[in-house]
Amino acid sequence: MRYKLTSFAFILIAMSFTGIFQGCGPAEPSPLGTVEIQQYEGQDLSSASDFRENSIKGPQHVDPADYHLRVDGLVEKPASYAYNEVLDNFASFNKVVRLRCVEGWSVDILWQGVRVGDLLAKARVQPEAKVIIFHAYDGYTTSLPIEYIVDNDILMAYSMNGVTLPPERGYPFELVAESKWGYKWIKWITRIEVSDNTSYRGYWESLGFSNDGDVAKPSTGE
Ligand SMILES: Nc1nc2c(c(=O)[nH]1)N[C@H]1C(S)=C(S)[C@@H](COP(=O)(O)O)O[C@H]1N2
Ligand SMILES: [Mo]
Repeated sequence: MRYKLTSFAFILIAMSFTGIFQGCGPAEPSPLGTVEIQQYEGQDLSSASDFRENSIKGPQHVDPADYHLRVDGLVEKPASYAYNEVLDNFASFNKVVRLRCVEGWSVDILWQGVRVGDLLAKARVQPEAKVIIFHAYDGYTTSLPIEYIVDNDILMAYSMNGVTLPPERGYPFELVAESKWGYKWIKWITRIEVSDNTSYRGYWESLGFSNDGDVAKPSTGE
C-alpha cells in the first residue's frame, strides 16, 4: 500500500515536470500588449496615433540593450539604470492625463509609469536643489521645479493605453507633465539632472515659450 502511494506521488511529480498538466483546463490568456485600451473607468481615451509628430529631430529609436537612465547632479547617490532596472525597482502607477500642445491639439491617454519622485528619493536630493533638468536622446531638454514633480506624483511613463510606448511616442520613457504644455512632456528621457539653476531654459523655453509651462496660462510670455 505504501509502495503504491509513493509510486503514485512519483508519477504525479514526473507528470508536472514533463508538462503533461499543461493541457488540462483553460490556460490564462497572456496579454500580447499590442492592442490599445480605448476606455478607462468610463472615460474615452485618445490613441497613440492621435498625436501629431513634431519632435525637433523626428522619432528616435532607442536600443534598450545599451540604454541607461542617469540620475545625477545635486544628489548624494547618483545612479544609472538599465531599462528593466527602472521597471523592476520602482512601483508603477496609472493615470489618465491630457497632453495639450501649444499648436492646439490635445489627447487623453492612460499613462503607466514610475514616479520621478521615487527615483529622486532613492538618489537623495541635496537641500539646495530646486529644479530637475531632463535630458533626452535627441538633445532636447526641459526643466521643472522639484516641488511640482514631487507634490503632483509626476510620472515617467513607459506605457500608454496599456501598450509599451512606441518609438515615436518616446520609448523608453516620456514625462507625464500634467497641467503643463506639451513641450514639458519630454520624450526619450536619458538623464534626470538635479540642479539649483532656476534660470535654466530648455529647448522651447529658450526660444520664448513660458518656463512655467502651465496650461492655465498662455504658452508665450512668463
Ligand atoms: N525629446 C523630445 N521630447 C519632446 C519633443 C521633442 O521634440 N523632443 N517635443 C515636445 C512637444 S512640443 C510635444 S507637444 C510633445 C508631444 O509631441 P509628439 O506629438 O511629437 O509626441 O512631446 C514633447 N516632447
Ligand atoms: Mo508641442
